[in-house]
Amino acid sequence: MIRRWYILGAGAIGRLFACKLQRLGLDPVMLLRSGEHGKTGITLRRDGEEEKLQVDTCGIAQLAVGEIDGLLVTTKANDAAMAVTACIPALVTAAPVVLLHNGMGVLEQLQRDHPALNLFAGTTTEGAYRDGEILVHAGLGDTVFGREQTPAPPWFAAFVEGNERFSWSQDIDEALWKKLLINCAINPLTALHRCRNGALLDNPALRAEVELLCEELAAVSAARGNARGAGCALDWALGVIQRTADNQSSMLQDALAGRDTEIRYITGYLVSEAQRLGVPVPRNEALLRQLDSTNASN
Ligand code: KPL
Repeated sequence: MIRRWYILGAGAIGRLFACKLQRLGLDPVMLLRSGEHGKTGITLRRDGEEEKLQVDTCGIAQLAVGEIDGLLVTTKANDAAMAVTACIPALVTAAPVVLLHNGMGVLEQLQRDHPALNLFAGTTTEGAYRDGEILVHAGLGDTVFGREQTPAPPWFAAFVEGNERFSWSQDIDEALWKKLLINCAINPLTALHRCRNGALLDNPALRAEVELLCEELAAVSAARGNARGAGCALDWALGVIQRTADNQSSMLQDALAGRDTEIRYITGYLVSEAQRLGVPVPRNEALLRQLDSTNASN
């Protein structure tokens, strides 16, 4: 049994999960870059209805040794490894650390650098954004948590009790890979062309780009032994573009705000897998070069 879940990453998804865990009675604490123990009010808007919640907060530097026995990480992929590392002194031995971000590669990095961490991964299709002080829950989605070949641990039971659309997967890599392919097909093009997701269907030149990218994504999936990705990459991408036509992708939002994008953990991960498996992916490589060159951390 986890006493309290600590949430690392106070963006829209972090706040949304704080609300979900609060509703489940799991008494979450949102970790902030600085500050003392306190509370923050979250106004959650869904379908025109507003709900106000109070969630406990704590600055990372204020954490006591052994204070955290469950950590949910909702930062951007770029920040996740450093943010988790800063929390390590506060983690009890074997505390679950659950990574919930776009892209792949952070879990491997943390596993390599801190083999004692009890890491899990997750992926969500929830849609949320902040409109001033209001957290807008724009699209109801599903969230899958898991670890390869591992049945759901006891702490997960508390997540599924409240019908919050959580499920467990013993093949989480399959779910993460599927989301990665979708993000590879949509995010870089929308960031580069400064367009909403729907333009990738409406504009014939962009749609042709999506198709070419998906051919490469399918080839890497096949070489990786992922038959579903090999057969469905294009269908998955087109389906998500259609359902999220009015969305600005997360990468477009980052690019417009002048923030580093997650390109290294999305297309960058795909390209490194392609290189490992000897599959040529020139279109994805070109997008990686173009978008990575605008990241400030270069
Ligand atoms: O996950 C997304 C993102 O923007 O990062 C998609 C599914 C592409 C929706 O915009």
